[in-house]
Amino acid sequence: MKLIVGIVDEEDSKRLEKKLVENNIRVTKLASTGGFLRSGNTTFLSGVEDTDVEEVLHIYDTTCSKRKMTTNSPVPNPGGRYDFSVEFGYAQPIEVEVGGAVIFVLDVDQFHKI
Ligand code: 2BA
Repeated sequence: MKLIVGIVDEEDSKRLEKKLVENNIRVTKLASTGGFLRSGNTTFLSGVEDTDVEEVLHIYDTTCSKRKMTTNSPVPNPGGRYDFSVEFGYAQPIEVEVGGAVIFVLDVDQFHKI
């Protein structure tokens, strides 16, 4: 068994949830926040048989779209890294590409439903 953890943009989350449920994939949805953009995204948890992993990845692939977003923080410093000690504010806006989806597939040691 595998645990699929998928992080998707809020705009895609309703459609993804519908598709997963339609295809008989069980899912738990968590409200989450991206550490970089500090904006809302949605984390999906699905426990599935190994044989269903490809199908689930295909559903994500056909449902979640890449999009460009602009952020003012954190601040890039001359070394090219980002200064996470600075809170909100005075950085130059930078554009990042988000998603379609960030997906982790984990082995499940045990599954209990009690
Ligand atoms: P955020 O952390 O808000 O990141 C949003 C987007 O900003 C990322 O899109 C990426 O394009 C960019 N980004 C993030 N950190 C960056 C950095 N240090 N320097 C430059 N650009 C950076 P995605 O990669 O598609 O990630 C979308 C969301 O998925 C993330 O939102 C975060 O919530 C989650 N995520 C991505 N990779 C992760 C990981 N390795 N572990 C846990 N969560 C992850």
